[in-house]
Amino acid sequence: MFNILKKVFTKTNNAIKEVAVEKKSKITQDEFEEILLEADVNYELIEKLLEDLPKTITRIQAYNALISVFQYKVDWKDNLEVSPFVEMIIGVNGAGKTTTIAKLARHLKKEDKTVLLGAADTFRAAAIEQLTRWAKRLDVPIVSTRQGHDPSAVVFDTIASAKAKNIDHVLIDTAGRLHTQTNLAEELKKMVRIANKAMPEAPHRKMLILDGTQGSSSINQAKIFNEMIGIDGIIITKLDGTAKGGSVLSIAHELKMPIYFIGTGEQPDDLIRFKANDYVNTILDEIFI
Ligand SMILES: Nc1nc2c(ncn2[C@@H]2O[C@H](COP(=O)(O)OP(=O)(O)O)[C@@H](O)[C@H]2O)c(=O)[nH]1
Ligand SMILES: [Mg+2]
Repeated sequence: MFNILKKVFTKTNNAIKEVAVEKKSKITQDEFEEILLEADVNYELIEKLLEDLPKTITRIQAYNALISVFQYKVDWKDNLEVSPFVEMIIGVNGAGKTTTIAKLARHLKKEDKTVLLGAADTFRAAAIEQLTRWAKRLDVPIVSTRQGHDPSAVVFDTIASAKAKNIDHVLIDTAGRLHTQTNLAEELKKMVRIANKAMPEAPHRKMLILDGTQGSSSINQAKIFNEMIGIDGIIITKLDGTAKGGSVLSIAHELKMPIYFIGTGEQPDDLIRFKANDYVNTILDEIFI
């Protein structure tokens, strides 16, 4: 993961390099602040980190500060013993839900799991078509309906079909039009309720997809979705090609939720498991000798 991360964060690292012109063994508080700002870490978090650091900072001290942002108690809901494991994919339009479903399907197939997709973003015909194309391309089955139909019916049918066919993992696409928030909240709540009718304890995980290029607005969205239906984990997309790689720190700090994967491109293989240790080290490698 480490080398891929370095490539993914090229732009963030270049931004850091503009400030940290040459690598050193110690840096000042001002330098550290400037570097973190350049990587788009949120200011309040930077201030908080600096409070506990000495005037000149070594790599170990910087490491301990940054890694502490990820050290919160979390409930990793990835108990895959249940079958089917029902996962709902949630987030605003354009965050990368449908693409991430394709990536997760590929990932699960590689682990020899059987997957069934549920096209429950029935609001736009294009959304159903997009997921259907991925299903064909990845050779995974899909349950879908026509545009405008009740998304909860798709949820029910997908889970029922997965049970009948002994499928390991269900991935349910959802709509994300946040501007009609009340409707969306009702719709998502109903989907959760119906999933639970189709299978007790389902959905087993509600995964929020956040656009890594959006900074603090994605954090506000996350809070809204969490209030609506409760979120169990996060995938941050579009970390390729952005200089805002530091947003991962802000997201972890503000939301204190498990970050499962990061999206690193538009293709099904462009998904990597998030490891805080590797992430922090890619940043520090640009600063310290
Ligand atoms: N570069 C990049 N593009 C992504 C990534 N994830 C999604 N996208 C693109 O973002 C756009 C919106 O994605 P989509 O899956 O349709 O979002 P949805 O509306 O949430 O379902 C598409 O053009 C995707 O190819 C990523 O990790 N990196
Ligand atoms: Mg979509």
